[in-house]
Amino acid sequence: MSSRLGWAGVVAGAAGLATAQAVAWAVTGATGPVVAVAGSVRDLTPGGLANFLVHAVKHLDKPLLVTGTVLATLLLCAGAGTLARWHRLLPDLVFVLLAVAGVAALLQQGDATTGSVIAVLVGLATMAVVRRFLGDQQATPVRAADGSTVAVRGEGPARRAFVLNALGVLVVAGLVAVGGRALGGGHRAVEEARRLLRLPVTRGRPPAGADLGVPGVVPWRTPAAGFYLVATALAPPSVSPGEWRLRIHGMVDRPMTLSFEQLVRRKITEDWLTLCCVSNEVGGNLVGNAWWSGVLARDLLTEAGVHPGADAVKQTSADGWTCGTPLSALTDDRNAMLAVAMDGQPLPIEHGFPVRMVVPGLYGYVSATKWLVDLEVTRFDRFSAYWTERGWSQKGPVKTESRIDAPRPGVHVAAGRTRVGGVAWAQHTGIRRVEFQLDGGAWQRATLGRVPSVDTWVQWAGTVSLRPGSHRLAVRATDRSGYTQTAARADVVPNGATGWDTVEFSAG
Ligand SMILES: Nc1nc2c(c(=O)[nH]1)N[C@H]1C(S)=C(S)[C@@H](COP(=O)(O)O)O[C@H]1N2
Ligand SMILES: [Mo]
Repeated sequence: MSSRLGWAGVVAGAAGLATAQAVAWAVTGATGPVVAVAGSVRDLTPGGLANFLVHAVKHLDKPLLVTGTVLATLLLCAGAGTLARWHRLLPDLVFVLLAVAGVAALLQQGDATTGSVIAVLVGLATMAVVRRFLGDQQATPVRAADGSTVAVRGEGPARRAFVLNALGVLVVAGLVAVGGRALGGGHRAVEEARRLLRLPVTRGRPPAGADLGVPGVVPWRTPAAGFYLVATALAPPSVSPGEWRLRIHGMVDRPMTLSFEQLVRRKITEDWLTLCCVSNEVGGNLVGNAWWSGVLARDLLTEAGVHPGADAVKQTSADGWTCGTPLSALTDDRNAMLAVAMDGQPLPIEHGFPVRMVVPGLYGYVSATKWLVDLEVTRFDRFSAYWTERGWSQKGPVKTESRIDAPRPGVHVAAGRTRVGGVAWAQHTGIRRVEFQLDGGAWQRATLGRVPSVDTWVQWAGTVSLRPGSHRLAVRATDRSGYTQTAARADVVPNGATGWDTVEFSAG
Protein backbone atom coordinates (compact mmCIF):
# COMPACT_ATOMS: atom_id res chain seq x y z
CA MET A 1 0.00 0.00 0.00
CA SER A 2 2.80 2.44 0.70
CA SER A 3 4.33 1.46 -2.62
CA ARG A 4 1.09 2.48 -4.23
CA LEU A 5 1.39 5.90 -2.58
CA GLY A 6 4.87 6.13 -4.04
CA TRP A 7 3.64 5.19 -7.49
CA ALA A 8 0.88 7.78 -7.22
CA GLY A 9 3.67 10.30 -6.61
CA VAL A 10 5.67 9.08 -9.61
CA VAL A 11 2.70 9.19 -11.97
CA ALA A 12 1.71 12.63 -10.65
CA GLY A 13 5.28 13.79 -11.16
CA ALA A 14 5.45 12.44 -14.70
CA ALA A 15 2.10 13.98 -15.59
CA GLY A 16 3.20 17.31 -14.09
CA LEU A 17 6.46 17.33 -16.03
CA ALA A 18 4.53 16.50 -19.20
CA THR A 19 1.97 19.29 -18.84
CA ALA A 20 4.65 21.81 -17.81
CA GLN A 21 6.65 20.87 -20.87
CA ALA A 22 3.57 21.02 -23.09
CA VAL A 23 2.76 24.55 -21.93
CA ALA A 24 6.37 25.67 -22.29
CA TRP A 25 6.50 24.32 -25.82
CA ALA A 26 3.10 25.61 -26.86
CA VAL A 27 3.19 29.07 -25.30
CA THR A 28 6.82 30.06 -25.53
CA GLY A 29 8.12 27.62 -28.14
CA ALA A 30 11.06 27.34 -25.76
CA THR A 31 12.62 24.54 -23.79
CA GLY A 32 10.93 24.79 -20.39
CA PRO A 33 11.65 24.03 -16.75
CA VAL A 34 13.22 20.55 -17.05
CA VAL A 35 15.91 21.73 -19.44
CA ALA A 36 16.43 24.81 -17.26
CA VAL A 37 16.98 22.63 -14.18
CA ALA A 38 19.34 20.41 -16.15
CA GLY A 39 21.20 23.53 -17.28
CA SER A 40 21.48 24.79 -13.73
CA VAL A 41 22.74 21.42 -12.50
CA ARG A 42 25.40 21.57 -15.19
CA ASP A 43 26.30 25.17 -14.34
CA LEU A 44 26.48 24.47 -10.63
CA THR A 45 28.62 21.36 -11.10
CA PRO A 46 32.24 22.23 -10.25
CA GLY A 47 34.05 23.21 -13.46
CA GLY A 48 36.59 20.38 -13.56
CA LEU A 49 33.98 17.70 -13.00
CA ALA A 50 31.59 19.16 -15.56
CA ASN A 51 34.40 19.34 -18.09
CA PHE A 52 35.35 15.73 -17.39
CA LEU A 53 31.74 14.58 -17.72
CA VAL A 54 31.19 16.43 -20.98
CA HIS A 55 34.29 14.83 -22.44
CA ALA A 56 33.56 11.42 -20.99
CA VAL A 57 30.13 11.28 -22.60
CA LYS A 58 30.89 13.48 -25.64
CA HIS A 59 27.76 15.23 -26.93
CA LEU A 60 25.52 12.89 -24.94
CA ASP A 61 25.87 15.26 -21.98
CA LYS A 62 22.66 17.10 -22.65
CA PRO A 63 20.33 14.09 -23.07
CA LEU A 64 22.00 12.44 -20.06
CA LEU A 65 21.57 15.55 -17.97
CA VAL A 66 17.93 15.90 -18.95
CA THR A 67 17.21 12.20 -18.38
CA GLY A 68 18.98 12.39 -15.04
CA THR A 69 16.96 15.44 -14.06
CA VAL A 70 13.71 13.71 -15.00
CA LEU A 71 14.63 10.53 -13.09
CA ALA A 72 15.75 12.48 -10.03
CA THR A 73 12.52 14.47 -10.11
CA LEU A 74 10.43 11.29 -10.37
CA LEU A 75 12.36 9.77 -7.47
CA LEU A 76 11.59 12.83 -5.36
CA CYS A 77 7.95 12.56 -6.44
CA ALA A 78 7.90 8.90 -5.32
CA GLY A 79 9.17 10.04 -1.93
CA ALA A 80 6.63 12.84 -1.93
CA GLY A 81 3.85 10.35 -2.61
CA THR A 82 4.72 8.16 0.35
CA LEU A 83 4.68 11.19 2.65
CA ALA A 84 0.89 11.20 2.23
CA ARG A 85 0.84 8.53 4.90
CA TRP A 86 1.66 11.16 7.52
CA HIS A 87 -0.21 14.12 6.16
CA ARG A 88 -2.04 14.60 2.88
CA LEU A 89 -0.46 18.03 2.35
CA LEU A 90 3.14 16.81 2.66
CA PRO A 91 3.36 15.63 -0.99
CA ASP A 92 2.08 19.05 -2.08
CA LEU A 93 4.84 20.66 -0.08
CA VAL A 94 7.44 18.67 -1.99
CA PHE A 95 5.75 19.54 -5.30
CA VAL A 96 5.85 23.22 -4.37
CA LEU A 97 9.56 22.91 -3.58
CA LEU A 98 10.10 21.30 -6.99
CA ALA A 99 8.21 24.17 -8.64
CA VAL A 100 10.34 26.69 -6.74
CA ALA A 101 13.46 24.89 -7.97
CA GLY A 102 12.06 25.02 -11.51
CA VAL A 103 11.42 28.76 -11.36
CA ALA A 104 14.81 29.37 -9.75
CA ALA A 105 16.49 27.42 -12.57
CA LEU A 106 14.53 29.38 -15.19
CA LEU A 107 15.70 32.61 -13.57
CA GLN A 108 19.27 31.36 -13.34
CA GLN A 109 19.25 30.28 -17.00
CA GLY A 110 17.68 33.57 -18.11
CA ASP A 111 14.62 31.70 -19.43
CA ALA A 112 12.05 33.03 -16.97
CA THR A 113 9.17 34.46 -18.99
CA THR A 114 5.52 34.70 -18.03
CA GLY A 115 4.90 31.67 -20.23
CA SER A 116 7.61 29.54 -18.67
CA VAL A 117 6.49 30.41 -15.15
CA ILE A 118 2.90 29.56 -16.07
CA ALA A 119 4.25 26.25 -17.40
CA VAL A 120 5.73 25.49 -13.97
CA LEU A 121 2.48 26.40 -12.22
CA VAL A 122 0.48 24.18 -14.59
CA GLY A 123 2.91 21.35 -13.83
CA LEU A 124 2.55 21.95 -10.10
CA ALA A 125 -1.24 21.94 -10.28
CA THR A 126 -1.17 18.75 -12.38
CA MET A 127 1.02 17.00 -9.80
CA ALA A 128 -1.24 17.96 -6.90
CA VAL A 129 -4.45 17.01 -8.69
CA VAL A 130 -3.17 13.72 -10.14
CA ARG A 131 -1.67 12.62 -6.84
CA ARG A 132 -4.97 13.26 -5.10
CA PHE A 133 -6.87 11.48 -7.82
CA LEU A 134 -4.65 8.40 -7.58
CA GLY A 135 -4.05 8.69 -3.84
CA ASP A 136 -7.76 8.83 -3.13
CA GLN A 137 -8.16 5.53 -4.94
CA GLN A 138 -6.45 4.01 -1.93
CA ALA A 139 -8.20 1.11 -0.36
CA THR A 140 -9.34 2.19 3.07
CA PRO A 141 -7.35 0.77 5.95
CA VAL A 142 -9.63 -0.88 8.47
CA ARG A 143 -8.63 -1.42 12.01
CA ALA A 144 -9.56 -4.78 13.40
CA ALA A 145 -11.53 -4.95 16.63
CA ASP A 146 -8.46 -5.61 18.74
CA GLY A 147 -6.88 -2.46 17.31
CA SER A 148 -3.67 -4.16 16.30
CA THR A 149 -4.09 -5.47 12.77
CA VAL A 150 -4.70 -3.41 9.69
CA ALA A 151 -6.79 -4.98 7.00
CA VAL A 152 -7.36 -3.47 3.62
CA ARG A 153 -10.72 -3.65 1.97
CA GLY A 154 -11.05 -4.59 -1.68
CA GLU A 155 -7.36 -5.05 -2.39
CA GLY A 156 -7.79 -6.77 -5.78
CA PRO A 157 -10.20 -4.54 -7.69
CA ALA A 158 -8.75 -1.38 -6.12
CA ARG A 159 -5.32 -2.34 -7.34
CA ARG A 160 -6.54 -2.89 -10.87
CA ALA A 161 -8.39 0.40 -10.84
CA PHE A 162 -5.24 2.11 -9.63
CA VAL A 163 -3.12 0.68 -12.43
CA LEU A 164 -5.72 1.56 -15.06
CA ASN A 165 -6.11 5.08 -13.72
CA ALA A 166 -2.37 5.57 -13.57
CA LEU A 167 -1.96 4.37 -17.15
CA GLY A 168 -4.84 6.59 -18.24
CA VAL A 169 -3.19 9.60 -16.63
CA LEU A 170 0.12 8.81 -18.32
CA VAL A 171 -1.50 8.42 -21.74
CA VAL A 172 -3.37 11.73 -21.40
CA ALA A 173 -0.24 13.50 -20.16
CA GLY A 174 1.75 12.05 -23.07
CA LEU A 175 -0.84 13.28 -25.56
CA VAL A 176 -0.81 16.75 -23.98
CA ALA A 177 2.97 16.86 -24.30
CA VAL A 178 2.85 15.75 -27.93
CA GLY A 179 0.19 18.38 -28.66
CA GLY A 180 2.23 21.10 -26.96
CA ARG A 181 5.30 20.09 -28.89
CA ALA A 182 3.40 20.23 -32.18
CA LEU A 183 2.06 23.69 -31.37
CA GLY A 184 5.51 24.88 -30.33
CA GLY A 185 7.08 23.45 -33.47
CA GLY A 186 4.61 25.54 -35.49
CA HIS A 187 5.61 28.62 -33.50
CA ARG A 188 9.29 28.10 -34.12
CA ALA A 189 8.81 27.48 -37.82
CA VAL A 190 6.70 30.63 -38.18
CA GLU A 191 9.20 32.70 -36.19
CA GLU A 192 11.92 31.49 -38.52
CA ALA A 193 9.83 32.25 -41.61
CA ARG A 194 9.18 35.74 -40.26
CA ARG A 195 12.86 36.30 -39.59
CA LEU A 196 13.78 35.34 -43.15
CA LEU A 197 10.99 37.32 -44.81
CA ARG A 198 12.02 40.32 -46.91
CA LEU A 199 9.22 42.73 -47.81
CA PRO A 200 9.19 45.71 -50.18
CA VAL A 201 8.45 48.12 -47.34
CA THR A 202 10.10 51.11 -45.68
CA ARG A 203 10.24 52.40 -42.14
CA GLY A 204 8.49 55.76 -41.94
CA ARG A 205 10.05 58.58 -39.96
CA PRO A 206 7.76 60.57 -37.68
CA PRO A 207 7.19 64.07 -39.11
CA ALA A 208 9.31 66.80 -37.53
CA GLY A 209 7.33 68.40 -34.75
CA ALA A 210 5.15 65.37 -34.03
CA ASP A 211 6.92 64.90 -30.71
CA LEU A 212 6.62 67.99 -28.52
CA GLY A 213 9.20 66.82 -26.02
CA VAL A 214 7.12 67.10 -22.86
CA PRO A 215 8.69 64.70 -20.33
CA GLY A 216 6.29 61.88 -19.48
CA VAL A 217 4.28 62.01 -22.71
CA VAL A 218 4.39 58.78 -24.73
CA PRO A 219 6.40 58.96 -27.96
CA TRP A 220 4.36 59.82 -31.04
CA ARG A 221 5.48 56.54 -32.67
CA THR A 222 4.61 53.69 -30.34
CA PRO A 223 7.49 51.18 -30.25
CA ALA A 224 6.27 47.80 -31.56
CA ALA A 225 7.38 46.16 -28.30
CA GLY A 226 5.18 48.55 -26.31
CA PHE A 227 2.16 48.43 -28.63
CA TYR A 228 -0.95 47.32 -26.75
CA LEU A 229 -2.16 43.78 -27.38
CA VAL A 230 -5.72 42.50 -27.45
CA ALA A 231 -6.57 38.97 -28.53
CA THR A 232 -9.11 36.36 -27.51
CA ALA A 233 -6.73 33.52 -28.47
CA LEU A 234 -4.59 32.23 -25.59
CA ALA A 235 -1.58 31.88 -27.85
CA PRO A 236 -1.25 33.50 -31.27
CA PRO A 237 -2.08 31.05 -34.07
CA SER A 238 0.94 29.94 -36.11
CA VAL A 239 0.34 30.99 -39.69
CA SER A 240 3.29 30.70 -42.04
CA PRO A 241 3.36 33.02 -45.06
CA GLY A 242 3.86 29.94 -47.25
CA GLU A 243 0.59 28.39 -46.14
CA TRP A 244 -1.37 31.60 -45.75
CA ARG A 245 -4.33 32.07 -48.08
CA LEU A 246 -6.87 34.87 -48.19
CA ARG A 247 -10.33 34.10 -49.48
CA ILE A 248 -12.42 36.98 -50.77
CA HIS A 249 -15.96 35.83 -51.50
CA GLY A 250 -19.65 36.42 -50.85
CA MET A 251 -21.40 39.20 -52.75
CA VAL A 252 -18.68 39.64 -55.37
CA ASP A 253 -18.42 38.97 -59.12
CA ARG A 254 -15.02 37.33 -58.96
CA PRO A 255 -14.35 35.37 -55.77
CA MET A 256 -10.64 34.90 -55.26
CA THR A 257 -8.03 33.18 -53.15
CA LEU A 258 -4.67 34.88 -52.75
CA SER A 259 -1.34 33.54 -51.55
CA PHE A 260 0.98 35.77 -49.53
CA GLU A 261 3.24 36.16 -52.55
CA GLN A 262 0.34 37.20 -54.73
CA LEU A 263 -0.74 39.71 -52.09
CA VAL A 264 2.60 41.46 -51.65
CA ARG A 265 3.18 41.58 -55.41
CA ARG A 266 0.34 44.10 -55.52
CA LYS A 267 0.79 47.81 -54.88
CA ILE A 268 2.00 48.45 -51.32
CA THR A 269 0.69 51.54 -49.52
CA GLU A 270 2.31 52.85 -46.35
CA ASP A 271 0.83 55.19 -43.78
CA TRP A 272 0.77 56.28 -40.17
CA LEU A 273 -2.36 54.98 -38.46
CA THR A 274 -3.39 55.10 -34.84
CA LEU A 275 -5.17 51.98 -33.65
CA CYS A 276 -7.31 51.96 -30.52
CA CYS A 277 -9.44 49.56 -28.58
CA VAL A 278 -13.08 50.06 -27.68
CA SER A 279 -12.19 48.75 -24.20
CA ASN A 280 -9.90 51.69 -23.58
CA GLU A 281 -11.05 53.49 -20.43
CA VAL A 282 -10.81 57.28 -20.26
CA GLY A 283 -7.09 57.89 -19.65
CA GLY A 284 -6.24 54.33 -20.70
CA ASN A 285 -3.41 53.10 -22.87
CA LEU A 286 -5.06 50.65 -25.27
CA VAL A 287 -4.05 52.89 -28.14
CA GLY A 288 -0.92 53.08 -30.25
CA ASN A 289 0.47 54.70 -33.36
CA ALA A 290 2.53 52.90 -35.99
CA TRP A 291 3.73 53.00 -39.58
CA TRP A 292 1.86 50.30 -41.47
CA SER A 293 2.60 48.84 -44.90
CA GLY A 294 0.12 46.78 -46.86
CA VAL A 295 -2.33 46.40 -49.70
CA LEU A 296 -5.38 48.66 -49.75
CA ALA A 297 -8.62 46.82 -49.04
CA ARG A 298 -10.38 48.90 -51.67
CA ASP A 299 -7.99 47.68 -54.39
CA LEU A 300 -8.74 44.05 -53.59
CA LEU A 301 -12.48 44.63 -53.26
CA THR A 302 -12.53 46.49 -56.58
CA GLU A 303 -10.74 43.55 -58.18
CA ALA A 304 -13.33 41.19 -56.74
CA GLY A 305 -16.21 43.37 -57.93
CA VAL A 306 -18.61 44.09 -55.08
CA HIS A 307 -22.35 43.59 -55.72
CA PRO A 308 -24.75 46.45 -55.11
CA GLY A 309 -26.70 45.88 -51.92
CA ALA A 310 -23.73 44.69 -49.88
CA ASP A 311 -23.00 46.86 -46.84
CA ALA A 312 -20.60 44.80 -44.73
CA VAL A 313 -17.51 42.66 -44.80
CA LYS A 314 -17.31 39.77 -42.40
CA GLN A 315 -13.64 39.23 -41.57
CA THR A 316 -12.36 35.95 -40.15
CA SER A 317 -9.07 35.20 -38.46
CA ALA A 318 -7.09 31.96 -38.56
CA ASP A 319 -8.05 31.59 -34.88
CA GLY A 320 -11.76 31.73 -35.73
CA TRP A 321 -12.29 35.28 -34.40
CA THR A 322 -14.66 37.33 -36.54
CA CYS A 323 -15.70 40.94 -36.94
CA GLY A 324 -18.07 42.91 -39.14
CA THR A 325 -16.79 46.04 -40.89
CA PRO A 326 -18.88 48.55 -42.82
CA LEU A 327 -18.08 47.98 -46.51
CA SER A 328 -17.82 51.75 -47.00
CA ALA A 329 -14.90 52.03 -44.55
CA LEU A 330 -13.00 49.49 -46.66
CA THR A 331 -13.83 51.06 -50.04
CA ASP A 332 -13.82 54.83 -49.47
CA ASP A 333 -10.71 57.00 -49.82
CA ARG A 334 -9.22 56.16 -46.41
CA ASN A 335 -6.23 53.84 -46.24
CA ALA A 336 -7.91 50.72 -44.89
CA MET A 337 -5.27 48.10 -45.55
CA LEU A 338 -4.30 44.48 -45.27
CA ALA A 339 -1.10 45.24 -43.43
CA VAL A 340 1.94 43.00 -43.77
CA ALA A 341 4.40 45.19 -41.90
CA MET A 342 4.52 47.43 -38.85
CA ASP A 343 7.28 50.04 -38.58
CA GLY A 344 9.10 48.52 -41.55
CA GLN A 345 9.25 44.98 -40.19
CA PRO A 346 7.00 41.99 -40.92
CA LEU A 347 4.10 42.12 -38.44
CA PRO A 348 5.08 40.79 -35.04
CA ILE A 349 3.38 37.40 -34.63
CA GLU A 350 1.19 38.63 -31.78
CA HIS A 351 0.08 41.60 -33.91
CA GLY A 352 -1.29 39.33 -36.63
CA PHE A 353 1.53 37.87 -38.73
CA PRO A 354 1.49 37.48 -41.66
CA VAL A 355 -1.52 39.69 -42.53
CA ARG A 356 -3.90 41.83 -40.47
CA MET A 357 -6.39 44.54 -41.29
CA VAL A 358 -6.08 48.13 -40.06
CA VAL A 359 -8.86 50.64 -40.73
CA PRO A 360 -8.51 54.32 -39.81
CA GLY A 361 -11.45 55.56 -37.75
CA LEU A 362 -12.83 52.25 -36.46
CA TYR A 363 -12.18 50.50 -33.17
CA GLY A 364 -10.15 47.32 -33.48
CA TYR A 365 -13.02 45.02 -32.51
CA VAL A 366 -14.92 45.85 -35.73
CA SER A 367 -11.99 46.15 -38.08
CA ALA A 368 -8.46 45.19 -37.11
CA THR A 369 -8.55 41.41 -37.68
CA LYS A 370 -5.20 39.80 -36.92
CA TRP A 371 -4.09 36.61 -38.71
CA LEU A 372 -6.70 37.53 -41.34
CA VAL A 373 -7.70 34.71 -43.69
CA ASP A 374 -11.20 35.44 -44.97
CA LEU A 375 -13.17 38.43 -46.23
CA GLU A 376 -16.83 37.80 -46.99
CA VAL A 377 -18.70 40.63 -48.64
CA THR A 378 -22.20 40.49 -47.22
CA ARG A 379 -24.91 42.43 -45.38
CA PHE A 380 -25.02 43.33 -41.69
CA ASP A 381 -28.48 41.74 -41.38
CA ARG A 382 -27.06 38.34 -42.38
CA PHE A 383 -24.43 37.63 -39.74
CA SER A 384 -23.13 38.43 -36.28
CA ALA A 385 -19.53 38.56 -35.13
CA TYR A 386 -17.45 37.64 -32.07
CA TRP A 387 -17.99 40.79 -30.01
CA THR A 388 -21.44 41.72 -31.27
CA GLU A 389 -22.60 38.33 -29.99
CA ARG A 390 -21.27 39.43 -26.60
CA GLY A 391 -23.15 42.67 -26.23
CA TRP A 392 -20.97 45.18 -28.08
CA SER A 393 -22.33 47.44 -30.81
CA GLN A 394 -22.42 46.29 -34.40
CA LYS A 395 -20.76 49.52 -35.52
CA GLY A 396 -17.68 50.88 -33.79
CA PRO A 397 -16.51 54.27 -35.07
CA VAL A 398 -13.82 55.63 -32.74
CA LYS A 399 -14.86 58.35 -30.34
CA THR A 400 -12.91 61.59 -30.06
CA GLU A 401 -10.66 61.24 -27.04
CA SER A 402 -7.84 62.97 -25.23
CA ARG A 403 -5.52 61.84 -22.48
CA ILE A 404 -3.18 63.43 -19.96
CA ASP A 405 0.25 61.74 -19.77
CA ALA A 406 2.02 64.43 -17.74
CA PRO A 407 1.61 64.79 -14.85
CA ARG A 408 0.86 61.22 -13.79
CA PRO A 409 -1.92 60.80 -11.22
CA GLY A 410 -0.79 61.23 -7.62
CA VAL A 411 2.64 62.65 -8.33
CA HIS A 412 4.20 65.53 -6.42
CA VAL A 413 5.81 68.19 -8.61
CA ALA A 414 7.71 71.39 -7.85
CA ALA A 415 5.50 74.46 -7.48
CA GLY A 416 5.76 77.05 -10.22
CA ARG A 417 5.54 76.63 -13.96
CA THR A 418 5.23 73.05 -15.20
CA ARG A 419 4.75 71.57 -18.65
CA VAL A 420 1.73 69.33 -19.06
CA GLY A 421 0.76 67.24 -22.03
CA GLY A 422 -0.59 64.10 -23.58
CA VAL A 423 -2.27 62.79 -26.70
CA ALA A 424 -5.63 63.20 -28.44
CA TRP A 425 -7.21 61.24 -31.27
CA ALA A 426 -10.23 61.22 -33.55
CA GLN A 427 -9.06 58.98 -36.37
CA HIS A 428 -10.27 59.89 -39.83
CA THR A 429 -11.95 63.03 -38.49
CA GLY A 430 -8.89 64.73 -37.04
CA ILE A 431 -8.27 66.85 -33.96
CA ARG A 432 -8.88 70.58 -34.31
CA ARG A 433 -8.21 71.75 -30.76
CA VAL A 434 -7.21 70.48 -27.34
CA GLU A 435 -7.89 72.44 -24.15
CA PHE A 436 -6.80 71.85 -20.58
CA GLN A 437 -8.21 73.16 -17.34
CA LEU A 438 -6.48 73.55 -14.00
CA ASP A 439 -8.53 73.33 -10.80
CA GLY A 440 -11.81 74.08 -12.54
CA GLY A 441 -10.54 77.41 -13.96
CA ALA A 442 -10.70 78.67 -17.52
CA TRP A 443 -9.99 76.27 -20.37
CA GLN A 444 -6.65 77.00 -22.00
CA ARG A 445 -5.72 76.13 -25.52
CA ALA A 446 -2.92 73.54 -25.85
CA THR A 447 -0.18 73.53 -28.44
CA LEU A 448 -0.60 70.64 -30.90
CA GLY A 449 2.12 68.54 -32.46
CA ARG A 450 2.39 68.16 -36.23
CA VAL A 451 0.61 65.20 -37.77
CA PRO A 452 0.76 63.72 -41.27
CA SER A 453 -3.00 63.16 -41.57
CA VAL A 454 -6.28 63.02 -39.68
CA ASP A 455 -5.70 59.29 -39.10
CA THR A 456 -3.20 59.54 -36.27
CA TRP A 457 -3.21 60.79 -32.74
CA VAL A 458 -1.68 64.15 -31.96
CA GLN A 459 0.41 65.24 -29.02
CA TRP A 460 -0.73 68.26 -27.02
CA ALA A 461 1.25 70.39 -24.59
CA GLY A 462 0.74 73.35 -22.31
CA THR A 463 2.16 75.13 -19.30
CA VAL A 464 0.48 75.61 -15.93
CA SER A 465 1.51 77.73 -12.92
CA LEU A 466 1.17 75.70 -9.77
CA ARG A 467 0.74 77.01 -6.23
CA PRO A 468 1.79 74.62 -3.47
CA GLY A 469 -1.06 72.25 -2.66
CA SER A 470 -3.27 69.76 -4.47
CA HIS A 471 -4.39 70.23 -8.04
CA ARG A 472 -6.63 68.76 -10.64
CA LEU A 473 -6.00 68.90 -14.38
CA ALA A 474 -8.64 68.08 -17.00
CA VAL A 475 -8.42 67.81 -20.79
CA ARG A 476 -10.88 67.85 -23.66
CA ALA A 477 -10.51 67.74 -27.42
CA THR A 478 -12.57 69.16 -30.24
CA ASP A 479 -12.44 67.30 -33.52
CA ARG A 480 -12.62 68.69 -37.03
CA SER A 481 -16.33 68.03 -37.27
CA GLY A 482 -16.70 70.63 -34.49
CA TYR A 483 -17.64 68.11 -31.80
CA THR A 484 -16.17 68.76 -28.34
CA GLN A 485 -15.76 65.80 -25.98
CA THR A 486 -18.61 65.49 -23.53
CA ALA A 487 -17.89 65.47 -19.80
CA ALA A 488 -20.56 62.80 -19.38
CA ARG A 489 -18.94 59.52 -18.42
CA ALA A 490 -19.94 56.45 -20.40
CA ASP A 491 -18.68 52.92 -19.85
CA VAL A 492 -16.64 51.19 -22.55
CA VAL A 493 -19.54 48.80 -23.24
CA PRO A 494 -21.18 48.84 -25.78
CA ASN A 495 -19.28 51.23 -28.04
CA GLY A 496 -16.50 53.10 -26.23
CA ALA A 497 -15.97 55.28 -23.17
CA THR A 498 -16.68 59.01 -22.97
CA GLY A 499 -15.72 61.68 -20.43
CA TRP A 500 -12.79 63.96 -19.74
CA ASP A 501 -9.52 62.57 -18.52
CA THR A 502 -8.63 64.22 -15.21
CA VAL A 503 -5.54 63.87 -13.08
CA GLU A 504 -5.09 64.75 -9.44
CA PHE A 505 -1.62 65.60 -8.20
CA SER A 506 0.15 67.97 -5.83
CA ALA A 507 2.79 70.67 -5.96
CA GLY A 508 5.13 72.08 -3.35
N1 LIG B 1 -7.86 37.46 -34.54
C1 LIG B 1 -8.11 38.50 -33.74
N2 LIG B 1 -7.99 39.75 -34.23
C2 LIG B 1 -8.23 40.81 -33.43
C3 LIG B 1 -8.64 40.63 -32.09
C4 LIG B 1 -8.77 39.31 -31.60
O1 LIG B 1 -9.11 39.07 -30.43
N3 LIG B 1 -8.48 38.27 -32.45
N4 LIG B 1 -8.88 41.72 -31.30
C5 LIG B 1 -9.20 42.97 -31.98
C6 LIG B 1 -9.20 44.09 -31.08
S1 LIG B 1 -10.49 44.20 -29.98
C7 LIG B 1 -8.25 45.07 -31.15
S2 LIG B 1 -8.40 46.48 -30.23
C8 LIG B 1 -7.08 44.94 -32.04
C9 LIG B 1 -5.79 45.03 -31.25
O2 LIG B 1 -4.70 44.89 -32.11
P1 LIG B 1 -3.26 44.74 -31.48
O3 LIG B 1 -3.29 43.60 -30.52
O4 LIG B 1 -2.34 44.53 -32.62
O5 LIG B 1 -2.96 46.05 -30.75
O6 LIG B 1 -7.06 43.71 -32.72
C10 LIG B 1 -8.30 43.24 -33.17
N5 LIG B 1 -8.09 42.06 -33.94
MO1 LIG C 1 -10.34 46.13 -28.94
